[in-house]
Amino acid sequence: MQHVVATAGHVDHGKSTLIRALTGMEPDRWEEERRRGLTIDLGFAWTTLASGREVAFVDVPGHQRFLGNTLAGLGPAPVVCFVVAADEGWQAQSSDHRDAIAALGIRHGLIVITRADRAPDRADEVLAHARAELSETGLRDAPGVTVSAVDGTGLTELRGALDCVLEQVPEPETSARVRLWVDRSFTITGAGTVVTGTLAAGTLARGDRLDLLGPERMRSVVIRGLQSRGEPYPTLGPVGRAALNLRGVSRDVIHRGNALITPDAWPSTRELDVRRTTGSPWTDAPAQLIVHVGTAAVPARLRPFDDDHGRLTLDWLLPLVLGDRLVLRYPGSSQVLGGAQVLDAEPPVLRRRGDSARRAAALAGMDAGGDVAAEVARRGAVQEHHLRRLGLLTGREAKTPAGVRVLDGWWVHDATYDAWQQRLRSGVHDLHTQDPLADGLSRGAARDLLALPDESLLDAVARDAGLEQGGGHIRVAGARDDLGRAEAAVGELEARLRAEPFQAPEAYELSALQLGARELAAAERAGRLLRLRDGVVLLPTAPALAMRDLAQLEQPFTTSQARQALGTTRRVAIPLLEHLDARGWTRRLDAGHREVVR
Ligand SMILES: Nc1nc2c(ncn2[C@@H]2O[C@H](COP(=O)(O)OP(=O)(O)OP(=O)(O)O)[C@@H](O)[C@H]2O)c(=O)[nH]1
Ligand SMILES: [Mg+2]
Repeated sequence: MQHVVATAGHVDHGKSTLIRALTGMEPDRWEEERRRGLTIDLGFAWTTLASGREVAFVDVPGHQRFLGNTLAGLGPAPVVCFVVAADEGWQAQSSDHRDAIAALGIRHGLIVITRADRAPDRADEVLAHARAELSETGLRDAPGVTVSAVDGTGLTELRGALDCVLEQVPEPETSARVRLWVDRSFTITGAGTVVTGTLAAGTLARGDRLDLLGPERMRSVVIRGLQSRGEPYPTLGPVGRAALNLRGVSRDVIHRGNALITPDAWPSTRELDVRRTTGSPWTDAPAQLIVHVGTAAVPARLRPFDDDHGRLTLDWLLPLVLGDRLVLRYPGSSQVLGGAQVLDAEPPVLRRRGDSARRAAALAGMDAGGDVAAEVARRGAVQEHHLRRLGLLTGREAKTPAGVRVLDGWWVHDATYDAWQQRLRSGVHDLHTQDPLADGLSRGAARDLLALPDESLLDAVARDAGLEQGGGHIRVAGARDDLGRAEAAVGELEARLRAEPFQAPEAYELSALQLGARELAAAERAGRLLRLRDGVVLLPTAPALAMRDLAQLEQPFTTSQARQALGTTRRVAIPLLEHLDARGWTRRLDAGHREVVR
């Protein structure tokens, strides 16, 4: 595991000089930056601490014009080195960066008072001031160190303090889904497209396929090669800086703010319900703002529901989940408006009057960790996989919450399940009352009736509703045995056929008995009659009886011999023999001969 530490602090306060002193590397990559003595874009450098801990730095610009770049550096960083110059003290961008850190919920870091050689007497006072300013952020208890990069004072203490801070950082999850926010993309001759980013969780391996999500459509890419700190690796675990050589994407379509994500493991969302975490109440918030998350900066519309809750509509899709921290910024300004946390990455559509007030109340009652039972209740049924994607399930839950049942990968709320059962029961019963001879409700019709999200749920619902299933239909239990008005006629026909098993009734006889196709089909389903080709109706026992007689014949036998043995006509004998062939009980040898299969 490496550590990744971002710098923060007002322009010219000595961030890059400090990184240079700590690593011996040049964080200002551009000639223009070095000429102007000003960081414009993110810089990268690394070192190994006395403990052996490896630490990579992301050096951010302090100038307010480059706040977007600063936020891209701070966004994915788990740890911050907050710099204030002893001779200048706390300044405007110190406040902006403080607000960004508060919004991002960064909890690990240290405060470094730089340029101490220029104002040795002021260092303590500036540190105390910085502490007070940071008291509402996650850096409230961060250790403070005073240094001078020019004469080297305090640098050993700083390395020691950094080691202590990094020791406290929780272990990242190596098996988590990957979401790597791209902070740089470039081409290397011979290698092609390379992107870099901070791997916060999960593991990358050569050959892995990832989805690239940006303002344009999602595309699939493959990791051709991996590097960290300039060295190649077959796999890279978190936390660490990672450079990925990608196949399947040209440099022009991949930019800072894009995300490389584990396929199918993240939702991509444009609408988010969020809670204000820092900054002023949202009553006067601008409708248009910029949302910063990871390395992305996306224009968005904010629709406040109340002072603390609202809906963000992003200009393009981002892979965001419950609990993600966002920095909100006024467009065209270098000011941070405040922070927000995602409460729902797939919020419900609001249509009716009063919906937004109801939504505000629901959001106010929500936990930032999410309430999976409430989500299942709201949706009725949702796939477990999707709950995991949204961040509502971590996979470490001990059991499913009360009021939720798990069916075939679906989480279904009890109320929804009860409603499905009732609706199915009454649908099937209504149909049976209208038409007792019908074979019940088809599965497709049942799925539509219940608006079931997946037909696989139907079996359980039908069973629990006390209904019977078979042949693609759901019916009232025992309905197949109930022939209703046709019962008497079928009984009469059965009696006749028991006496003369191969004397199939003629069409006029069936119509005299009022046994039409529907009645006969129902009797067949009930196992009372057997229908053969050309309107031949026999008892289901007829084939077995026929076999007894046919087995007595000299083999092979002709159709005519069979007809005589059974004492019937060609009208009955031919469909019956074909039925026996189909069952594999007899075999047809040629146009005129068959034999019994033994
Ligand atoms: N005397 C003295 N000067 C320093 C020290 N650290 C930085 N400086 C000077 O302060 C100026 C700004 O330093 P940088 O390291 O570029 O400051 P920065 O915070 O990276 O500035 P931006 O990236 O533009 O925000 C340079 O002229 C440095 O030489 C220090 O410890 N002592
Ligand atoms: Mg700099």
